[in-house]
Amino acid sequence: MPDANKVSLKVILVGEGGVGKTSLIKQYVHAHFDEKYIKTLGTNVYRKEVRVEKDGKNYNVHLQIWDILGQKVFQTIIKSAFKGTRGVMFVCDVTEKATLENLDIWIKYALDYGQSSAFTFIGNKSDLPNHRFSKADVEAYAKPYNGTSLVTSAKTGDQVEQAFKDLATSIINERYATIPDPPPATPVLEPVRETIKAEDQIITEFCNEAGGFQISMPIVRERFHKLGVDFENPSRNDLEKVIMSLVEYVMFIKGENEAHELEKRLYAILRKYGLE
Ligand code: G3D
Ligand code: MG
Repeated sequence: MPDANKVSLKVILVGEGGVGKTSLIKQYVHAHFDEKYIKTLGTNVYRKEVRVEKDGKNYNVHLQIWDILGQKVFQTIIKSAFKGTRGVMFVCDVTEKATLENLDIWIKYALDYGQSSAFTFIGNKSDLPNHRFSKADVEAYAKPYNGTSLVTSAKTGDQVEQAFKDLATSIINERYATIPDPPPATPVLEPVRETIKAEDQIITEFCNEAGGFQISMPIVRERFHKLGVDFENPSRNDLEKVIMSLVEYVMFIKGENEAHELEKRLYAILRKYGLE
């Protein structure tokens, strides 16, 4: 732990789509954001200060909170998003048993792609009736990873602040030192269509060219929206429209040569997946 009392830490929320990741962040950060665009595409980053005490000393922790898309198929985005992550919040929904079991794949990603991280496990939607598993089940899940666990409600705000605070505290206390090997089981993933794989790489390639994910994902969202392309189910022609639109953008910000080079690379991705 450095002596400086100010620490900046990147954390990330992961888990099945619909468990309440974005809602938890909203509740915690009190942020307003534009959800007109396709909900789960890419990543959003938020900031919040939290005070953590260790050995009688107060730390001002500057949390950089990453909200990742719910899609398991976007490997390249997931991989980049985990880079430099010091804390992972695994979120499931207490009214859906499968959302707990499916955390296995996210644990695997976190261990494969993340640096050593502190883990916290959250059973969200506690305000709803018909819980399918309990706080003890979440706790049991967290145990092998030295993870903390809590049951929260992003709707009422119950335990939300505590969840983020626990994560920050775990990081500061370096509880992540003894994380075991990844779980052997590979949970079921939907078969990934070639168009989705190509789309994933096209977006990644564009973001790399246009200044990184943080800057470029809003542009990607806007373009998909404008073109009316369903990002979860693009056709081959949709991808071509997307390519033209992204190339046009790079032409505008970087010039003709860069745009032309990008265009070649993006068409090579289509070819690679037999979509030409
Ligand atoms: P995600 O980011 O994990 O995909 P979201 O999940 O935050 O988008 O939440 C998915 C839906 O669950 C949203 O409903 C949201 O309002 C609801 N939700 C999230 N957290 C809670 C909670 O603690 N309690 C209850 N009752 N609902 C919650 P909609 O209908 O907007 O899709
Ligand atoms: Mg979300």
